[in-house]
Amino acid sequence: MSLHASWMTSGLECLSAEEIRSSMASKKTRVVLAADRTTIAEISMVLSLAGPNICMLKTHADGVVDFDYARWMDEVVRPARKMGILIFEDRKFADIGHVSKIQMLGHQRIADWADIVTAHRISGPDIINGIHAAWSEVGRRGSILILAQMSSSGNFLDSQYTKKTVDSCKNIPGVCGFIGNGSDPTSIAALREAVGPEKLILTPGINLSPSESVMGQRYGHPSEAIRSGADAVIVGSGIIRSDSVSDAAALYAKATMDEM
Ligand code: 5BU
Repeated sequence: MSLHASWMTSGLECLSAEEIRSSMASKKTRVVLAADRTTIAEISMVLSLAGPNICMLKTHADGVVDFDYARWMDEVVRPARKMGILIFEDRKFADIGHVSKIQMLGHQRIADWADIVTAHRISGPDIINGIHAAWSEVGRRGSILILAQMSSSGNFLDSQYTKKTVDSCKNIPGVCGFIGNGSDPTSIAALREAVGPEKLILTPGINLSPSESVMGQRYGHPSEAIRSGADAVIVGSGIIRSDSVSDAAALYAKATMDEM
């Protein structure tokens, strides 16, 4: 058995899809905020404005130019927890299991604060064990979203890759779900069909104005993504680049809840 595989059998040492769904239900929103800002102060600001209307805060800690662990915990992580918001580090781990563990415990100490992280399935299933071994080492529970599709144009995650990824991961307790392509309702519906009802599907590539896309990003509508089978939508620019972050977050939250 590979690294710290006990969670695989017990299923008790990781955050389950059910727990995450119930956390989202209590916040009455299916919006994950992609806080793609580059300073702690800016991320803290968008969190405080959008907080009431989001269920998760998605970060790219390696893009934060003034990253400082103590400030990160005080100004981002603790306020998010106080608001009942899960922290999701979109690190897209892709290395061998042992190195992914090192990265989880590295400079940014992701294992200390992230409840959810993303990983590619490309390097093999031991990446899942490596990531969970890091959470075990710091005495925390978390879970992993595996990239089954991507929203960016020209990506190599074709339907065969998606199928192999889902088939090999959907019964693993340490995986709470999958990332799907929010820009294409047909792809989301196909992913839901393959995944079944248990695991989560979160979809980036969401904007109320599809024409906002830049640098190969593609966008779909939040309500359509939820209708097609997504549990939650990931929204960055649509909220953080709007004139009123709080109004935009409320608008997106409404778009994800009205369709239920
Ligand atoms: P946007 O500003 O709403 O386009 O931001 C989208 C976010 O979702 C951004 O943080 C990306 O890293 C993330 N993302 C994505 O856009 N597409 C993908 O396929 C995956 C993640 Br996986």
